[in-house]
Amino acid sequence: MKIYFAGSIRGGRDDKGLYNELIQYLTSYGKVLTEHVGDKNLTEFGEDGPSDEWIYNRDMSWIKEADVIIAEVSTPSLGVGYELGKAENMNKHILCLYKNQLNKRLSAMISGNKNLKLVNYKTLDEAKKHIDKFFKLLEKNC
Ligand code: 6IA
Repeated sequence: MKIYFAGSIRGGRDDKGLYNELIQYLTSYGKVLTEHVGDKNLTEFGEDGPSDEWIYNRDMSWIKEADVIIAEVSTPSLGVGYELGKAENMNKHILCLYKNQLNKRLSAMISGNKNLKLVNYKTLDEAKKHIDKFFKLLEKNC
């Protein structure tokens, strides 16, 4: 199982610790192609790749290669939104995890899209349970 984990980089790194925990958990289900998203040393300037074009091309080929896309969408990110749109067009299985927050609402382009499986959670444990359910359902349907 190849997993593409998407999370904000230049959109803001407030949730980097959470991404890291989720990625660690996802490794029990398969290979996470994008472990760097949870790198605690990676800042929102995220500029240490060879070039933006190189990053774009590599990420697009990883999305094609991935069996599933798991996106943490609590921190708004242009890149994550773009990746989700592309993955949807490729008919990938997609799970979006959204942490309930006061005074903030998720983009309607995500919450209103029936092709994306969107779940709300409050704690890391809850997020893990949603991940378990998602993979169980996937197993059943494949
Ligand atoms: O607009 P954002 O930067 O928040 O978009 C974040 C999303 O785009 C993530 O889900 C990543 O898959 C992808 N992305 C954005 N920047 C990078 C990046 N920068 N490397 C890989 N994927 C990226 C350089 C990081 C460095 C460790 C080489």
